[in-house]
Amino acid sequence: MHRAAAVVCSLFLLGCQAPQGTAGPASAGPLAIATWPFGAIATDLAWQSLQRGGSRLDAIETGIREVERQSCDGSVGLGGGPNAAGYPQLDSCILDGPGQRAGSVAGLEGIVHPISVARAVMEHTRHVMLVGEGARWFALQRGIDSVPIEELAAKKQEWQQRPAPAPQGQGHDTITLLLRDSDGHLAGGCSTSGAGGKLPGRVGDSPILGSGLYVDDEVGAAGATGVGENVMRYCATFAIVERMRQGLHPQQACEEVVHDIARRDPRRYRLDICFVAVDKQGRFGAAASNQRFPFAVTTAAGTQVLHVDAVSPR
Ligand code: SD4
Repeated sequence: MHRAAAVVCSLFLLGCQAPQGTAGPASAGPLAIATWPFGAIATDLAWQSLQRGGSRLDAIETGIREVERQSCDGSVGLGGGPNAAGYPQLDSCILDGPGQRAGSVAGLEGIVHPISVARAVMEHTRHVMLVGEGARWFALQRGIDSVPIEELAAKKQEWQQRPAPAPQGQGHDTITLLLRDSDGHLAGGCSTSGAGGKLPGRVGDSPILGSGLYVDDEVGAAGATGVGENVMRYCATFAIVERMRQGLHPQQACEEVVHDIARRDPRRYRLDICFVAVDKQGRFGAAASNQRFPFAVTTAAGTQVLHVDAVSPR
């Protein structure tokens, strides 16, 4: 039996003590939290961007672009796991709390920075989501870094030479980054190549608002990683935010949603899902269904990679 998700290494370095069973004390200043150890690249850059006077969206975009550029863990961005046809199709979204502004792209091919396309959809169209060829066309119109169409065919051959993708749920395929600024406003973004070996055209949870990412500026923000099908069937990040609205600490909210999904799902806890969350007060938490889940947090005290163990099945 797994020990209850509890955490947390080095919390004292963040300036306080975590109550038993919860992560994430309140942070008065800006706080960034992201999935997986490579999330530290994004939280660090996002935090620095805010310090330089950048907007929340600048911070989110800056942090995620670097993970996309590096294709961290061979997952995010064009270096990410190819689909069953041998090439990456990318999903991304961005949300800003004030005004509930959002942009999203799915099934994007040959574009280096899906997060920038998602932001451009939000800022330069009257739409929220673009997919496939339309999303690529829009990215090219905006001049967002792309692999030229004539190189795409050659690239696809190169991608097809790569080792077979890990089975679903085994890879760390998604950067999901949440941000709380010093005024308590919230934003988030995510970017992924999705599930390794997915069918062409498959869209996961990451670009779906309320599934892979949700932000409510009155309450908090939540993000997901893992098997998207097990997240999106339950609108999991929306559910986490709603639990925070009812007064739960982000840690409890993440854990309760894992338990609730496991209670209702035939897979029980074999879900391969992980969550991070932050509330308006700057408290944060994380939970995972059936694995140790490392995540990154940056505050004024620095950047830490923390972890939670899998929740204890009920
Ligand atoms: C998806 N949730 O497309 C993403 C993949 C992921 O760690 O996060 N893997 O299903």
